[in-house]
Amino acid sequence: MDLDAITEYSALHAKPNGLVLQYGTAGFRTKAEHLDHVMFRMGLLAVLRSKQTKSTIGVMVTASHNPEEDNGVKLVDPLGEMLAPSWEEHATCLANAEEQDMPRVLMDISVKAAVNLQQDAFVVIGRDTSSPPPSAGDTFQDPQWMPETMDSIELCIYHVFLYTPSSEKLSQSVIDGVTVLEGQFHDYGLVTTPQLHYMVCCRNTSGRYGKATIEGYYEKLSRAFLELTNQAFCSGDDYRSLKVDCANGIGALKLREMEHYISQGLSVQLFNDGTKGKLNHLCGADFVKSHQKPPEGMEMKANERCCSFDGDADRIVYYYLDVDGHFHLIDGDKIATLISSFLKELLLEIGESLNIGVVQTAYANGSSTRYLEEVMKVPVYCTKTGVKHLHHKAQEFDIGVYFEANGHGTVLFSKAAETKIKQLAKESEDKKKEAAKMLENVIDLFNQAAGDAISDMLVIEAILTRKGLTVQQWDALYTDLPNRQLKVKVADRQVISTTDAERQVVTPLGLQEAINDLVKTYKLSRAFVRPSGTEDIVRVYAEADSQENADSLARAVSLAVFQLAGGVGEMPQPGF
Ligand code: NG1
Ligand code: ZN
Repeated sequence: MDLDAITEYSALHAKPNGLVLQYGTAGFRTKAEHLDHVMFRMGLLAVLRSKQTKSTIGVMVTASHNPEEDNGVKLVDPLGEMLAPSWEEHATCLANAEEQDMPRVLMDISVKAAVNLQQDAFVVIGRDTSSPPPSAGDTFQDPQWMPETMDSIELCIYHVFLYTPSSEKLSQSVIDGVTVLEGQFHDYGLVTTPQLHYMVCCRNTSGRYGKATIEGYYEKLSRAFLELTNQAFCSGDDYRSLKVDCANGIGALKLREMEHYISQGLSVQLFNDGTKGKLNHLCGADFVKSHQKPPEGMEMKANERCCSFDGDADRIVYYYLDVDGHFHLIDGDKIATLISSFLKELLLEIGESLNIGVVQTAYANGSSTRYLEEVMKVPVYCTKTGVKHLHHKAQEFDIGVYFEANGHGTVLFSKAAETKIKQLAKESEDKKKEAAKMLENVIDLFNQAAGDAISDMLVIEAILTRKGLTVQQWDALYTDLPNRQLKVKVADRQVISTTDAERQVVTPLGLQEAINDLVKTYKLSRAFVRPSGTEDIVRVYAEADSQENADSLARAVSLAVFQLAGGVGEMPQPGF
């Protein structure tokens, strides 16, 4: 390790004094202007991780569903999964080391993790979007790459060719970190987070998972999708078109690129495609789920099937307006239900005793859990929030279906299940063979490396087409219990600790008792609180027999949090 070179380069990506960040639920996230040193250091760390695992490691520069002034970075482990927890700690230490200590901390990590520094390293890099897109008439400081002011035509050109300068700069800082440690790299440029996870997985399985190119991704998914839908009996126009809100994020660019690969089976109409409007602002899956209303900028007619991606295209929710203009949300829980019922039917047809499990978090609507367990007889498990926990649990089953209520999820197939299914698709006959072949395509269509809005969308569309289900029929599987999520600001959210997959509070003392007492006063009720891993707030969730009661319970619990956990600012009002 050339410590002099590291020190010299690091000075070009100097850490602002005193800035402390945490590798949270999904990497580092903060204002883009505070991230340069983090990017450089994550380039360094990715090289160490690559040497240690003797595998390709991914670095994704992404703001996820956060506002566009934010950006972030996360590392992708060898099989396309999230970074191992022990390395999250290394990441936090390295990002927070003051400038003069950084080379020593880097050395310490390589000793602690027993990294062989002589080993080769390979890192793949991707980015989606972030810095505020300019408006017509904006002025720019850097005439090398941008005219001083832009008219609307130049603005269009900017959007198409340059997209986001800040994320490009940030990924250059990652590259600086990789090269100073003499790692090799490939820069995929603009890709969705799940696409980068896919690339990492392909590269570390010698192409068995797929070709590690963007075309490879489109070809693999579209082939599986078209085979699934081609076999469908009902293929009326109703099933052929879908409106997609892309949250003004990378999903629009990528879905446009993919459109012609899938056009025989599905025509997509894109909204909030980034040509105007801000990333994740009044649109996208997070907005639709938390406000339980349609995104701005989408024209919806009664009973039309619509969906929203989030800004980095790893979440998806569906929805429609009924003839009375009422909005109906179909969230991650209902997506998991549709998928698991389809998979269960296919398993029955192939006659194999492969086990299937559904993994949820405490945010899953109580009705969904009841439906899965009592009607579908599928075992359901609850983990802490954050896909890495769900992913981990889902790996315990032959077929593990996991979704967060917010629409982030996928399905994992064990190696044994995959081998069995492949064998049946070759050897068995008639209906059994057909079902096995369908399962083979389902395996290919899911991005098993990470939740992926594009892949999930195609799975859902294929299932609806095959089963001849309308969006209303899907929605009618069960009725969601009315629910409400609120945020409470406290001085230090870490004073709240939880247990039982975040469903019970341990500290501060007395808070759980207060919640229990409040919950008792409503019917079909449930409530829990937990500190957010991505925002400086405490999240409150409540459900009850009516929206009014869910709202009022959520308010009452917020008030208890405010009083017992050091609330700051305005006190939440009891009731609505
Ligand atoms: P936090 O801020 O820890 O609640 C949010 C989502 C998670 C997950 C992460 C990462 C909710 C309630 N929480 O985490 O499910 O998606 O962001 O993006 O939706
Ligand atoms: Zn996301």
